Amino acid sequence: MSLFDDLLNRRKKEEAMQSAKRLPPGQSLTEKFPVLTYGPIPPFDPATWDLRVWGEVEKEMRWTWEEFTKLPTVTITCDIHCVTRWSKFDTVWEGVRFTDFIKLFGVKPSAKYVIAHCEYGYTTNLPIESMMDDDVLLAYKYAGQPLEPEHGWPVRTLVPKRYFWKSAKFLRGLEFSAVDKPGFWERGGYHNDGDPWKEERFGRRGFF
Ligand SMILES: Nc1nc2c(c(=O)[nH]1)N[C@H]1C(S)=C(S)[C@@H](COP(=O)(O)O)O[C@H]1N2
Ligand SMILES: [Mo]
Repeated sequence: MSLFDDLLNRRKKEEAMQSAKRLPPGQSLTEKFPVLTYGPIPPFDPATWDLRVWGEVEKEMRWTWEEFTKLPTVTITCDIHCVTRWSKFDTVWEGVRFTDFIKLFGVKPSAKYVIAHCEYGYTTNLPIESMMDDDVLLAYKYAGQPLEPEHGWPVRTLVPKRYFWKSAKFLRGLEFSAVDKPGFWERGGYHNDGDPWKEERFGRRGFF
């Protein structure tokens, strides 16, 4: 196929997604999978990796890679929307569903926010309600394969109903907090909630 055919095809698909009301305002369709990472890609050693949960929970917990990958998983298909204006449709992810995961340790009523903590200090925050949808995962497979290093290996959060910077790559911990703690991009001026359908791209002015 020529470049022109490719472009025509992409435009057709984009129009189809637009009429199906699946293309949020100001977005365009991509068939690639762009990589957006601030800083380096961390190494992953299954022997030393762990995932921790702390804060407003009944029981603080820690999983090794072996333990984490024994938890039941689900597979979902969803669309993802990056604030840099690309949307990718029908992506397939497998991982532990957030609402199943929290049953393992119990969340206190005082937990109002979830802060994802990643390698090298990247964080991102969300109100706990926006994590309670069925499509929110701690994902470790994409299209049937282990997550590629650049896409957040070994585990990332997946929150399809928010701009993609809220889907934390290289995840190492989840903090349950009574108070909000704006994350890396949120402090940098991105919107605190980041709903693509409301086009919540930028929030208050940041320090970057
Ligand atoms: N730990 C970490 N998570 C991150 C980022 C990052 O730099 N570090 N970038 C975010 C941004 S801005 C986007 S758009 C998506 C990109 O995911 P992708 O590289 O798999 O497309 O990851 C998000 N999660
Ligand atoms: Mo992004």
